[in-house]
Amino acid sequence: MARILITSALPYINGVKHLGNLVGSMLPADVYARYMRMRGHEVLAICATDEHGTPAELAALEAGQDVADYCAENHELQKKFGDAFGLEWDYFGRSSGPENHKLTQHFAELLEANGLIEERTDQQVYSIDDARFLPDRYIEGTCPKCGYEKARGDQCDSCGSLLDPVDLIDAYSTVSGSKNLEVRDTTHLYLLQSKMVPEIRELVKSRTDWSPLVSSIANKWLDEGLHDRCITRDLKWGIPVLKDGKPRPGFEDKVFYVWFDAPIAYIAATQEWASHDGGNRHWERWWYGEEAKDVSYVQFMGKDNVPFHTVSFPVTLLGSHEPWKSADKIKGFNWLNWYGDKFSTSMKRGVFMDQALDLLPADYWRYYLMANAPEGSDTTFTWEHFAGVVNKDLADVLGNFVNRVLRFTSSKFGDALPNGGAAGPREAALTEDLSKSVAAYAAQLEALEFRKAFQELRGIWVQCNEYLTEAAPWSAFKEDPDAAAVGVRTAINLIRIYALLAWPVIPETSKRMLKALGREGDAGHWPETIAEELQVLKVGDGFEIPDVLFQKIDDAQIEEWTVRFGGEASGEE
Ligand code: B3M
Ligand code: ZN
Repeated sequence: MARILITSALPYINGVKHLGNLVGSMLPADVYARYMRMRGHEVLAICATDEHGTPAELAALEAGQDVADYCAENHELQKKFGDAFGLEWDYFGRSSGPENHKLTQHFAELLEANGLIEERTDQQVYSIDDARFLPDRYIEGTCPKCGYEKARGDQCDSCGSLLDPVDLIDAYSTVSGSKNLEVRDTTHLYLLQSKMVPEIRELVKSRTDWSPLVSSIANKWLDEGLHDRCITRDLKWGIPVLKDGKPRPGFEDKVFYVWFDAPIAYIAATQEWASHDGGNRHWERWWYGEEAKDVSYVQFMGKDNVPFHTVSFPVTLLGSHEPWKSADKIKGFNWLNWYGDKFSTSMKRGVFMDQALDLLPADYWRYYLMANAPEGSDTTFTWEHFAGVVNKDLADVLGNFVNRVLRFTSSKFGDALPNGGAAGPREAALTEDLSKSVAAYAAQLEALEFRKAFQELRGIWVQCNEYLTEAAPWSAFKEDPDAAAVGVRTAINLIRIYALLAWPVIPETSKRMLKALGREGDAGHWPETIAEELQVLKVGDGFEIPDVLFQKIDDAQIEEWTVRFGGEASGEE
């Protein structure tokens, strides 16, 4: 039994997340956590809302709320939708909590003591019309590297380059649109990442389990040369900057940069978790020193978050000279696009978690998103594609099998597994094939290859449909009721195995299937030995016929949703 620490990139606080956010971090983390728990490992799955920074301040302003209230409310909302999507976190914390304040200040103090932080007076863009310094994200302009016209001050979404706002050509304030900007002096803390290049290179080289996308982004970043990074901002909302435990002179109106404190919140959220059970939980076991050495730490995130996790956060951890755990595996995702364009929170383009659940239960989305996860490249959501996958994989291949088998058994034999006959060569062949495919499915989940994993799962459903077609209990029933009895007993046991295998991805459906078989208690159990698992339900064991597991999506719905959600690229950002 291993100990596995799982974190997913922290959803930003400014409103409900879209399906692209979900598939790029929280959902695969949940699937992996469920799978690893099934295999008997000790899992700790941690997430939190990422609550600092200008977008939070501005979202609160727009909502007419105090920023602390806004964050508290939106944290609860995100927790609620996460729960509704079946995200089984051990803890869903907050980056604005007292633990993160303390820990962030602790890291800053150590980094400064170790010569990795210094004050620099620098020039920053000040918006005269907005009467404020503009944080990176609130300046846009043309990317000096690729010419993309809507590059943000910190990063170009088109070519991925990390930028400094002053590099942008034709910059404007996204607060007001004003180009009336000037550069003013301001003093900030800088994290001297350039001093840590050898350590970070060594780390990247040693981490053979980071996915190829992740390692290539990390190397690209290192090859371009690591720049020192400004880790404070001219803002009120955030973690105060201290010196010797008191407000740092000259930094009274500044706080730490959100990307400095957000990854630290993985640890702080674990501390929050630990504080909740009367001292029986120990966060150090997961994060710190000797006792955390054998933990396998796995991170999930979209590709835009990769540089911060492969370089910046490791600089914080290693630069502290304290024995903190850094990620053993990092799974990065490409984009899920909306009709070839980006999902966009600010443009409200795409489907958001709350809306998705208004349309259909979570499992429809969970399966679709994971089976089509943007792993090798960006992928595109369309209603037609979504409906095609749901109708075929979930309704036809899975759902139909379950209902057909149980209905037929009920009509011919009654609502229990029938007596008669004995398993023969066909069942032996099925056992052998299924054992192999289950092992392949497990191996892909283990390897964090989700598309391949769910192709395997679907392959298993197809395989068992084929078994049923060959066994054909409906035609065998008249001449050879014993053969038909063997066929349906096997098929009903297959339903149970389906349910078990599907638990990581469609847990609600898995439970419904098990409930129909009177085996709810088996949820989360892994079918280790298929020969045995095919014998668990025995002659005389009862069942119920569940309601249709998955409703097909029809053309009228596709049309309605296309109109409602504007299922076409708008061409704007
Ligand atoms: N909040 C994701 C984003 O908003 C960011 C992740 C932080 S992980 C420490 O792009
Ligand atoms: Zn660019």
